[in-house]
Order: sequence, then C-alpha cells, then structure tokens
Amino acid sequence: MIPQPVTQNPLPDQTFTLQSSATVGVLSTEEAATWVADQLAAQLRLSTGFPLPVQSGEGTITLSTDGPSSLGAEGYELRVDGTAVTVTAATAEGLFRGVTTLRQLLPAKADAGTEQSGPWEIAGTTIADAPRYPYRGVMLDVSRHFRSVAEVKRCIDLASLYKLNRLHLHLSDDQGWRIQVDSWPELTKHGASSEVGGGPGGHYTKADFAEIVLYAAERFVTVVPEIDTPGHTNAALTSYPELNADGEATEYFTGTEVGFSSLAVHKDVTYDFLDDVFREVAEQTPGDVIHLGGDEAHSTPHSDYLTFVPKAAELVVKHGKRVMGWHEIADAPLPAGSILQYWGTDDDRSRELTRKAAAGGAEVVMSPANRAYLDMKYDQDTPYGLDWAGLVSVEKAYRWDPATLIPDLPESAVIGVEAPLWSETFDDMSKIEYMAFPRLPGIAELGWSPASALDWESYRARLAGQAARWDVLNVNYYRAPEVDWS
Ligand code: TNX
Repeated sequence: MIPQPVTQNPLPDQTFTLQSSATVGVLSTEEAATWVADQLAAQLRLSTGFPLPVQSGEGTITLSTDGPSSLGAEGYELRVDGTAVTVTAATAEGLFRGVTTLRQLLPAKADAGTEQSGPWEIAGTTIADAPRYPYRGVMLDVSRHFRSVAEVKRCIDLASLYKLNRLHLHLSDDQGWRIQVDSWPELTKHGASSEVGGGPGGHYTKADFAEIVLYAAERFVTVVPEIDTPGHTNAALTSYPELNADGEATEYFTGTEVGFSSLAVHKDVTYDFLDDVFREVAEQTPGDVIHLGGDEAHSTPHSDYLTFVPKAAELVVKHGKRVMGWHEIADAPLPAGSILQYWGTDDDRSRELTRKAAAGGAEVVMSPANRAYLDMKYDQDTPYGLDWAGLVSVEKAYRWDPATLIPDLPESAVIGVEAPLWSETFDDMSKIEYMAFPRLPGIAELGWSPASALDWESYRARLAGQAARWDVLNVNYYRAPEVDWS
C-alpha cells in the first residue's frame, strides 16, 4: 500500500470476498458521502460486473461518517473481516481517503474499466490512518505545453490514488496564458495561441476551468491556480502593449529560456491588470489560495521586485485569497496567512529566505528541486526532462524528510509537500506519466505517512506492487532499476 497507513493489523484467518449480491451502504447526513459511495460502486460495477446498489444504512461495504472528530478531516478507520467492510470517518473527505485505501486492498484488476473475473478477495485487516500534513500536492505546468481538460482529469485521477489533495496549475508563463479572463480577452485570444516548440497551445474557458475544479472537488482535490508574476509574463506582454515598460508588445515566445520578461512595476495599469486577473481567477476558485509565482524575476531590478511583491500580494488578499508564492517572495514583507513554496537545492540563500518567511508566520510547502521536481531526469539516459537540479532517481526523490530538510526551520512551519512537473520537454501525456511514475507516489507518501513509517526498503517493495495497477490503468511508468518490478 502507498502511502503506508499509520497503523495496520491483520485479522488472521479472515478473508472478505466481494460477491454479486454485495451492496454499498451509506451512514451519513453529508451529501458528499453519497458521492464517495457512488464513485466506489461505479468503479467496481465496471470491473466486477456486479450490480452493487448504493443504499442508505448498512451494506456489505458500509461508509459511515459517524467517526469521532479526533479522526480529523482526512482520517479514517477501515475494517475488513470475513463478512463485511466498514470505512468510518468524521467527514466525507475522510471516507474518500479510506475508500482509496480500500481500492488498494482489492486486486489491481478492480481498477479496470472493463469486466474482469474474480475472485474479489481482501485479507482481513484493521487500519487506522490520518495524514502527517494537510497540503499534499502535484503541479502541472500547462503553460509550456497545454494539456486538455481530459488530460488534467487523468492527472487528478492518478494523483488522488495516492491521497494527494492539491492540484497546482501553473496557468501562465512566457509561452502561454491558459485561463480565460473576460476583462483582458487578448490574453487567451493571442497569448494562448502557441506553446514551446510552436505547437497549437490552447486555454481553458471558464466552463472548462469549472469542469476541472468540480472534477477535482469530487475527488477531494483543491485546485491552486498560479498566475506567475512579475517575471514569466511574456504571454501577457505580447498580448497587451501597455503592460510593457516601453509600451511595445513583445514577440510571441515558443522557446525555453527563462528570466527575460517582466511586468512594468512602475505603471498603474500593471496593478489594474492584476486586480482584474486575480478577481476573475478568485471567482473561479473555491480554494482559499492564489499562487502569484514570483520566481526567477531576473529582469526585474531587485528594488522593483521588492516594490512589486507586496502590491501584488495585497491584490490577492483583496479578492479574499491567501497568497502563495515561490520562495523568492520571502524577500518582501508578506501578508498574514501566506504560504511559501521552497524550491531550493540545499543552497543557503533559499533556506534563509524560507526560514525568514516562517519566522514571519508564513507556512511552508516543500518542493526541493533536487528531490521533488518531476521534470528532472532520473539518470543520464532519461530521454527527456531537464537536469539543472541534478539527476533525481526514485530513491533520491523518496529519501528525505520534509520536516528536517531545511536546518533550523521550525517543524511546525511545514504544512506539506508538492511535486512540480514543469513541461518544457513534455509534449504529451505519456511523457508526463513516465516522469511522474514512479516518483509521485513517493512524494505522496512523504506527505501522508508518519516520519517513523518512511523506509526506503519497505517503500521499494511496495512500489513494485503498484505496477500491476499501473498496467491496468495504462500508466506509462519508468521501470526504475532500483525496484524489482518482477
Ligand atoms: C525553474 S522552479 C522554474 C521554472 C522552470 C523549471 C524547470 C521555478 C519556480 N521556476 O520556470 O520551468 O525551473 O525545471
């Protein structure tokens, strides 16, 4: 199982077998608990061919939100004995996490989209589980190469199998602006018309984005939208001349260089623009966070950067959201409730900025580039990806502790982990899957499982066990040599 649960004990000599007469019962007043039951039943109907009616009250598989509040929002207890399966939580979200575990206890073919033959057995067990951290994310860069709504949904499905609960979408960069903004229509009319390598690009309409947000929410994943500023803004600068310091629109950019673009920090129109953009993005975002980027602003003079960040941050707060940003923003004063995303490589500067932000009350999400970046090559033979942060093997991606990676950062400041996948070199989903699998489940385990459960040898063996599931789901994973895939 991945992530490893907090406690799991076998019930010896008890084996549950799902039969064609089985039912799924819901004991809850929360409407969302019924969605969770419906999703489980819908999947198992496909693979088992059983009718699996969902009913209120007890069933062969019972999902109950009568658990104690001490389980927290995502905790659950699961019991499998000779006759029944029970998942108990305090919330529908906790039920969803428990059902995710149940899916991993079933044979891999239970995840298939077509009818398979049984038996559908689960060894008797009791599990009590809850996450170490509340923020467990994956980031998809849809700017460098655009991904369709269907592809984003697949990413959500695969991430939620490992109990990830945040999807950070990097929606704007030099190569493309990917979200509709009614008050600045050229952003998508012109600024979304291509991508790295000159491909067709694309963007999400408001209806598309709403579809992504809803699909994520049904899987208890919150979308974190990022509008990268003040650098990484060529897609905006080529769409609107007035956003440029010299008043001239730039050329569309389809290369992979970084750090050459900047919003005009001293023009009022820049803040009118951001006010509109953050308002419209906030309106489309049920989550409480907007990510304003802030990374690699190499062509924004440093004093201008320090002027810009607080003004941009204030606009995020004005629209009712918390500020999230890459660790560089810690150089400027940040509003209360900000979240800093560390992407350093064990260097002093990024550690110092992160400690400074934490001392000022910010929360920290750990995305160390030399461990958590899914776009780094595994080894020198990886056919795509980058290597500026080094080669990141499956073992290297797994063997670190988010609480202690940055010396002298108070453990209480860390709220979780995120694995970013920058897409300069990935023009299709199979490449994305190859880079994310098998490293993403490891990052998910670092976010969920207690520090005492993190163990490379145990993880390596459990990872091999996931391959059957990826085969069923047609995931294009890398057969890393550190793992015995047999
Ligand atoms: C650095 S990490 C970037 C991105 C690139 C990535 C490639 C960060 C905050 N910025 O603009 O896509 O490296 O690995």
